[in-house]
Amino acid sequence: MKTTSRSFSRAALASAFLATSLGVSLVLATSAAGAASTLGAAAAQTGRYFGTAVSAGKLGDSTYVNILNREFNMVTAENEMKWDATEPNRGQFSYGRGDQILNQAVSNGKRVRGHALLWHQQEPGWAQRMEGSDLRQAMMNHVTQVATHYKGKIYAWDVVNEAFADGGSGGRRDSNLQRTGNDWIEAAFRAARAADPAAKLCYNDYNTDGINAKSTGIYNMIRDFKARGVPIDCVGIQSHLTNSAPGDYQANLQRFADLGVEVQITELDIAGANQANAYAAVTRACLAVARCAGITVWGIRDTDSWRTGENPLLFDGNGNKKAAYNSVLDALNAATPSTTTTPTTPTTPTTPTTPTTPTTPTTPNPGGCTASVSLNSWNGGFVATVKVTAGGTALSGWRVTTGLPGGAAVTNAWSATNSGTTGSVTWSNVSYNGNVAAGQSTEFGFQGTGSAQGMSATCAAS
Ligand code: G2I
Repeated sequence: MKTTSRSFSRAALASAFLATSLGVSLVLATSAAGAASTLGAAAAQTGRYFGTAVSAGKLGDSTYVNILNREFNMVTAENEMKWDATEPNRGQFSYGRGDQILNQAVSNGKRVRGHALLWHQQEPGWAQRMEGSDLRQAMMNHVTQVATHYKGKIYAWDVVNEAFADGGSGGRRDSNLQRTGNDWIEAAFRAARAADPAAKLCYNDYNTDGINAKSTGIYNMIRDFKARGVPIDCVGIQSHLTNSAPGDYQANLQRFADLGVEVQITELDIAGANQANAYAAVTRACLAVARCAGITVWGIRDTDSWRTGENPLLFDGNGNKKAAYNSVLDALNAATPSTTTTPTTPTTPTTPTTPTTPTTPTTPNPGGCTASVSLNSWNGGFVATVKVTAGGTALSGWRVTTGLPGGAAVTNAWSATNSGTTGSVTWSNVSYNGNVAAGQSTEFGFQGTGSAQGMSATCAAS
């Protein structure tokens, strides 16, 4: 697979060179899916991400950072974007450690999940002492301020975390947040959407791994939100497990997906002797659910875990890969190129297309930019990575127009904002990747359904 993909990259490069010299770039490279050697790359072949929780205090630890950069393409701040960290005093915001994690991730090509805007734990002391309408106002201000600070940079926010009670009630947990009125969750989602329309908005919780009273309570809330137009895009199933996932784990993911929300496994860690098998089962369950967008493990090495002494992660304390790591990687690789649905008839593997050269060059624009596309396709879907390269002058903003073939539609994008999802789609830089020095490049990407073979891409400075 490596060889195949490299040879396609070379072909793509040659084509890019030709296209660049004509002032417009239109390059297609399709990787034939095969065994990838890292979690992130293997997940990406299925159109998914593989992430980890990151702690800012460990970003100076080279073993930690090496694994982070090698294996993961999604990052969640383990504590640094929580309320106590970001607003230690009322109205005084502190983003230093959250920004550190975000910048490390983005500069290494990773996306970021925001965690968490409102949670009854890790409230700053001043908020813990509040109630009622004063607290409600502080909560909404917090959501607005933090989501605005990170606007355009977050793939998905855990807008509300752990608001449902454990046990059989299926109802809300008591907290000062809940006591401000039952509508606090939808108010938070509306405030988050207004502040950052590009971020997916998730409800995140634990002990929701199987079909039980708690997960059903959440399911009913999301169904109600969808029916009433409350903005919600995803559900986070934390998945702090021991020995195994419940037998109905996949069925539970599927029922949430069937509500029309993305499903994300947000804090996976598994203790116990059956760890490797259980990790593989969770991975396969996500792969079997088309709307399961990705998996995040809650830390890198066992010694990084909040579950001290339980060794629930994929790397040991020395940073060595454990059996559980291999079982996850194998499960991801076994799934490619097409696993989101179980085909009833054998499918023909996707054949890589020959990179095409531009047929209708547009006017050369030496001060502008070029865009080249590399496509990873499977039956019924694709991930496109678009490289934007500045010409002879630095860019302070760019716009790429992609021409999608009929039947193809964008479902999800990162590091750019789009207008439209089918046909001619225009992509604009986000705040952190508009400036590109002369001759340098930046990347954005998107996922879609249908086939993108033959897609064109043109770039203009803006
Ligand atoms: O509790 C496990 C997770 C459950 N779901 C939500 C997650 O946000 C939560 O993460 C954990 C972190 O992994 C811990 O690192 O949340 C804990 C707080 O409830 C975090 O622990 C805290 C300690 O309680 C603090 O004493 C410490 O100052 O971590 C802080 C930073 O190291």
